[in-house]
Amino acid sequence: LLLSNSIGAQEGYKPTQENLENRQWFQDAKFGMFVHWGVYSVLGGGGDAGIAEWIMQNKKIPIKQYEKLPSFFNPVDFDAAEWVRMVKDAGMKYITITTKHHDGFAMYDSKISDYNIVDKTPYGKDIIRMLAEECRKQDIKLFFYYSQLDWHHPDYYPRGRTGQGFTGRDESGDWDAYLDYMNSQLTELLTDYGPIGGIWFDGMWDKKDADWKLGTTYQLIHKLQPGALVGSNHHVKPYPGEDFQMFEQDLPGENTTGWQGAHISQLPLEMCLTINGSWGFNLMDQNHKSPKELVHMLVKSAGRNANLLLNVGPMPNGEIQPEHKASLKAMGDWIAENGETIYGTRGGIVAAEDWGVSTQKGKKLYLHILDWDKDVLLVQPFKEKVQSVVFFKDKSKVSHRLDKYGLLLEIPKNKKDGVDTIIEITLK
Ligand code: FHN
Repeated sequence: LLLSNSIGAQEGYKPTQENLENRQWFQDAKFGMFVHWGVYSVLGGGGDAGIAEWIMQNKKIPIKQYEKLPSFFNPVDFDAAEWVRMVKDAGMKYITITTKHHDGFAMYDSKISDYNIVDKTPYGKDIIRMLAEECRKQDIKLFFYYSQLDWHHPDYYPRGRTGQGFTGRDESGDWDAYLDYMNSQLTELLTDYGPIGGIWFDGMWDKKDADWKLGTTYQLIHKLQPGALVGSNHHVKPYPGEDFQMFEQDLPGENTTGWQGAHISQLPLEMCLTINGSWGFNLMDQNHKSPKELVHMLVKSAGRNANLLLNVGPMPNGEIQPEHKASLKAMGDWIAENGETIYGTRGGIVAAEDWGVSTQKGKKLYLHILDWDKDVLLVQPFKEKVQSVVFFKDKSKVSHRLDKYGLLLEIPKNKKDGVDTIIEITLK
């Protein structure tokens, strides 16, 4: 309650035409790559499969010690062109990258703080700029993740739920000065890197009772780049001024993590997901989801009207770990064949069930049968009339019957696909 009272957000916000068009683009795009990259990657989780970008907090590393990390960060093998090519080959349409995570370290050439990649690392180059340029060349949109929570800045005070006791900071600070700092960094990001897809906020949940003056920040962003989409991973219902809603490690409405209510807004939706269990690079975490599981998450997201933002945590040398490259390649292979049933679609008229989901584009309705081993499937009734029912893969006819009990489909064994049996229905 406190959160919504003190925030205000951007009351009366009216998105521009450009913003609305970008929302459409976003919903059509369906698939993006999330990148969690920072100096913490050097530690690779410190031998603990459950730790990555949170290592400063979880291992209680004081600021003075953590500040030594950037001098070990030298990603000489970073190749923006290769990253973007990999993204395209995976069938992804955009990238969302951490410009500053909770550790407060800027991965771009910030002028208002020298705690950044150019001033503090031997690498000395602005990876965000290189990526932005490459994305523009290869027609991929770039979004900036920005952590509002900051374990490093002295004015991030009073401390939130995290960052207490170990950082070595003075127990004082000027909250408004912190907000100014944050808005200045956002201004840099929104003026020095060309048109960007949007800002992906995270970390407000750390201080639920603070006055974040969101209205000021959102207004600033919408003024600098009216087309840029604003979203915030605050795990509650969107505030005025936000252009999309995200769900972390969770399909919209499922709330399996208990972090977010089941509330689903009318805004474009996005679900973010790790390939293993870690956002940042972790040496020990071998718990990689299989390509089939990943494809299922993409399809299930699409069926629930949401994008999938699939995460990689690049290694300290600048490369994406081989297991994750392989996963992206496998997704790309699948989407090359089946992308028509995903891109540009919205959740279909048949609601998600245990067997799978539906996606739809105009008169084309696609049933994605993900988990069903019987030879007949009864799909819940819908009122639209059906013109034809075929297997998407080879366009052969599907024996079916449509009556008041629903649409009964025959799916012979030899037509089953081990990943996703797609039925293409043309509606009248
Ligand atoms: O604490 C972060 C975490 O490190 C990561 O960035 C994820 C991505 O959605 N969000 C936060 C937790 O909600």
